[in-house]
Amino acid sequence: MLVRLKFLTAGESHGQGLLGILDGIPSNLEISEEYINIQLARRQMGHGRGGRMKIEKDKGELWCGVRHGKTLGAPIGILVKNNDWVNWTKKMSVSPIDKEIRKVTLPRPGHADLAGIQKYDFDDIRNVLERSSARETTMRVALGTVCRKLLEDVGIYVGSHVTQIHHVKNTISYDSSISPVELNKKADASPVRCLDKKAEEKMIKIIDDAKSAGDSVGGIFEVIATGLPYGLGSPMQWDRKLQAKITSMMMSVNAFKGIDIGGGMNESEKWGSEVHDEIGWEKNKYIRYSNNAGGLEGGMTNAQPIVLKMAMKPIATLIKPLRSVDMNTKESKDAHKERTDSCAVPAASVIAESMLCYVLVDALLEKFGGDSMEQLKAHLKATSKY
Ligand code: EPS
Repeated sequence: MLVRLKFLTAGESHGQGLLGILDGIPSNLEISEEYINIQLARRQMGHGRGGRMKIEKDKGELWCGVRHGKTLGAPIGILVKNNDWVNWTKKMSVSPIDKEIRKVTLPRPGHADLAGIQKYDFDDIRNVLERSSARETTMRVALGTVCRKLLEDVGIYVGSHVTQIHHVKNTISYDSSISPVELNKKADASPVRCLDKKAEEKMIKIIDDAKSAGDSVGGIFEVIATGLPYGLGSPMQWDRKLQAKITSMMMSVNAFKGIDIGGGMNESEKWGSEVHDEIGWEKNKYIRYSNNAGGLEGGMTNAQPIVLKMAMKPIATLIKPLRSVDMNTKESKDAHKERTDSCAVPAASVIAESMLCYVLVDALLEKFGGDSMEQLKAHLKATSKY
């Protein structure tokens, strides 16, 4: 789906660490570990996170592709070490070990466990769960932050906030005069990344209730991007349409189950005249009287903010486990228990911001091109329309 960028993540949840490579970023983009670490810290936040986040303090180490604080146009390599590795050196050893390790044989409903062991011919679910753990999203955020920095340098900003946890809904909708930077400042000040203080209290309570019941809760969050020119993406071919790229990138996150673009699902019960955003002309430019399209028309950005709503399912690892079957004996037993989060919706909103950053940089480079930041900015100045 991405045409100008390539990225890969590697690393097990309890291995030595996470590795990532991002290729296709132009030269002379200023980037630092400090900037990356701000986003990594945001991904670790949120009420309802489990014990692992107390162990880790994720730090992105820029290993290559950057010199004296600026990108070289070369592949960018990032390493994030796992602090927890010291407790797993035997269980996750790369080399064979002489000790017998207890295998995980009770697949968790909702996780990759059962399909994964069938697919790869494993007799230990750990071989599947280590990679399908949400820990992998650390590296997505680390590399995605390089993309975020590029976007910010050309006036494009991405932010998010949580609108629902379980049945508790935010009653204050996002005021589009607030920039995504302001939005993130406000949301990050809330333990659930919610703008509505009353809803926040109830959200915290429902997460605590889930935790004490050994259960988990999911939720919904909104992701917003501003400062976009006309025409990122294309109406000309199915795989060049921006909403196809955005949804495929978002749906690559394990726990994401649904996406609404603009009015989304709600539009199906409305009249066309209620849904489509009327066009006006003011101060020498086209304006819109609403943004139900969520910034995307005909597979392209229409210079309005991109507005997405994402649904996250409750985390599959449960302290009070669901029924499962022991892979060895085929006896009915409770599913495997592993340290877990009771809610990771606030963290998920930060991960979704990063996924959007990759798509927007890719589309920007596809349309405007440039081997250096200077060239990209000159191309934007010469031909972009807002
Ligand atoms: C996570 C790391 C994991 C979990 C969580 C998210 O670490 P550990 O398994 O050592 O506790 O806390 O992942 C899951 C609950 C899951 O089912 O994948 C992280 O870094 O975000």
